[in-house]
Amino acid sequence: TKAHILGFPRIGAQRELKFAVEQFWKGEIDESALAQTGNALRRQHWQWQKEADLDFVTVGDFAWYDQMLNASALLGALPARFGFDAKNLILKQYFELARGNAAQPAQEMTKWFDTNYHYLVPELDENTDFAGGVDWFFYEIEEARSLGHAVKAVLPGPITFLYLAKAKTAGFDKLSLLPKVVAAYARILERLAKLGVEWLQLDEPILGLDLETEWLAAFEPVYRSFAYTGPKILLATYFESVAAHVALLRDLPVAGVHLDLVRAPQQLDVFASNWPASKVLSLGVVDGRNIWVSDLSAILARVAALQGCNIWLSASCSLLHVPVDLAQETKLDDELKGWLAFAKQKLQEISVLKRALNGADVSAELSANAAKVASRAASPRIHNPAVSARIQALSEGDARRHAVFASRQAEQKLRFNLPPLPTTTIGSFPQTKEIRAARAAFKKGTLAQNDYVEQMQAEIRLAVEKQEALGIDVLVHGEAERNDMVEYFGEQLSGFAFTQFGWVQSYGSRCVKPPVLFGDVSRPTPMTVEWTKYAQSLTQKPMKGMLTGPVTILQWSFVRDDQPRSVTTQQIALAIRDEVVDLETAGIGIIQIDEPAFREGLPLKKSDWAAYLHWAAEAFRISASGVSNQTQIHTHMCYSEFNDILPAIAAMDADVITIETSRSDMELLTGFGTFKYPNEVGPGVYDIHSPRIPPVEDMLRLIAKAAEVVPVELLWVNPDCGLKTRNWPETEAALANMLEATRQARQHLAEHG
Ligand code: THG
Ligand code: ZN
Repeated sequence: TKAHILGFPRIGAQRELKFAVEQFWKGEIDESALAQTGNALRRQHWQWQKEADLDFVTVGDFAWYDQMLNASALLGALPARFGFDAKNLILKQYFELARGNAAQPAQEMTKWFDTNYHYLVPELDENTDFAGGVDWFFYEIEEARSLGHAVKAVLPGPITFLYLAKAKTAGFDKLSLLPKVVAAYARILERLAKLGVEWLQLDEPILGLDLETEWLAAFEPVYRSFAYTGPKILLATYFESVAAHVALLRDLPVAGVHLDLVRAPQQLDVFASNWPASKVLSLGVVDGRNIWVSDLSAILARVAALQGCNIWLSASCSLLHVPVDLAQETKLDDELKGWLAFAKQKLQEISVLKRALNGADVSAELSANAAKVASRAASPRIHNPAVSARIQALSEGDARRHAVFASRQAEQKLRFNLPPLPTTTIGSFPQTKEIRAARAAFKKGTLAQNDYVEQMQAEIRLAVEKQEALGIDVLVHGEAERNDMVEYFGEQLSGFAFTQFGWVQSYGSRCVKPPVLFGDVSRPTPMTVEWTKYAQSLTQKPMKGMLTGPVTILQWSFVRDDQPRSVTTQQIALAIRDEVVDLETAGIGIIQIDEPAFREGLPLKKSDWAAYLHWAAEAFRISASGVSNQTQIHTHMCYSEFNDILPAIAAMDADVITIETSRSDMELLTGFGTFKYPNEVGPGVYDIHSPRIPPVEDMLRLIAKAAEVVPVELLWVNPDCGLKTRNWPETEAALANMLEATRQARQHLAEHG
């Protein structure tokens, strides 16, 4: 039995890669200094794999920005609009593909399956030639070999690469590019063979989706064509069961297949009874998406049935999705820390499993592991009887507003008396250097509580004054006091713990530090009420309370794996509900419960959608339904394909939903129109990701376009998303134009109806 991993996080235990890349962007370090950081990180990560006695180091998981962009650069499949030569691509150009330049917007970015990682979408057309590109991949292989490592190389698989790419010409069938893609991979395989690479892992996670037959049919011929060319191929699947394809995978001319047995444990039996002894079955038994210590004895018991097969042991997927090293955490209490394993600790787990299966005496390791697992299972910190009692007592009515939307709307109209096309913003205002510094100093203890509160109140005052001057109808306090929209709430809820260095790459140099949701969730004291009350005291206009919704808090945390996600979400929903009710009691009439991650929680297989959408929408309603009819509940969702989940969005029954639509030129809104979405909608009229100040005419055009599909009585006017990444001059100029566009639209309405 051998052991390996599908990939290691590249960002660095101290986010070395992030800081080096950002310094390079600012011109503070040159290419060779950046290269040195990359080298050092790869060496370190390979060294750890070797020390854990893995049989290979995995090479190809490193990327300056993103592994899909690396693949585009390796294959020679760069968007022609940049005019770059893939074979001679320099680092500066590589980053321009990812971030845009003066002449060209960046390649599009999207979520990697149901993770919080974002990849750069390959941009293809009929002329993409796949004639080969940069040699970085091969250099890294040589580098690893020169360090004496046994190498298993890794690349996105050809079919997954093409499937996740976007055809830039309308009506162009990207599958017609498959022969060129395959030829490019064949050349890479030949080169790997020359380098003496024994194993190549090709990631084909799309096998876990509901794959269209023409894509499924591509696997046999493509992999047959590779069978003669080069290294042995390990075809890696993850994030879902591929049991439906067991016959295909068994007969495919590849040397091995990897399965995710954490997300889809049930597929083990199917494969165990169908697998030829000649073929490697790589078992992803250690969770690559979460941070809990594995139950090693349970894993060993499960894989015992496969003794005699040619099995490898691994994590379920690349470790990209977990933080690097738990050993750095000095502030977690020992008990809790004992329950956790980050990437480096997971290497050890895989190593112990391998030694056990190879007959070594690992009884000491196994009993230490069993003690940790038992400690977590039995800990009184995990269970709060009051929380379970509340969940037990939940009734239908708790997830329903007192009246239907139409009557709430009538009551809210009377209460707020807003003009047609009411204006608002999504919640956050610019997070200036001063704000960040104050938060950091307060956290460190160098800024006293009073001074901190005063400074934050001054920021709130500033935000209110600016919004009043602009003439916005529904104000926000600006969220100066908040770091991340999940971290901020997690820090104040029971059942959550926080790491110091638990960073996970989200995209490029950007990272998130997901809270650890380890126990029953409750809200000891109000979290936002004081700040919101203060903000409301400064204005006669409605001040919108701002909360993060239960599904998003779940989705962006490391959550417990000892109860269904739906139950954990209900607990969060009840905690948020308490906050909503307290805001209402404090006189806040409009409350927004953001759910930007609602869509990304959707299961990969359509057959699981209905169940998820049911509990997700219900959890939102639990959080929102403790208030009276006159209280207006908003929600917000960022850029996503809303159209296939519109019934569930309607089932959330928010009085108002604001969504990101400007980047799609309101195309995303048309679904709301055809579906006859019943409640109010605020389609974003300008993209907040760009420093560009949107002209009045552009926004007026988008408002008019929105009014064509959604009844104007239901329409709001707002930017696409929060403004925390922008500066104040941009923000004020853009909002002034938005208000002017609204004024003109209202005038048009008054004159023409
Ligand atoms: N919070 C969380 N997850 C998210 C988002 C979020 N996932 C999706 C989307 N938003 C990802 N976008 C970003 C945008 C910015 C940053 C991270 C993810 C970011 N991070 C800082 C960095 O890397 O420098 C770190 C922030 C900090 O210091 O706290 O800027 O909003 N959970
Ligand atoms: Zn948004």
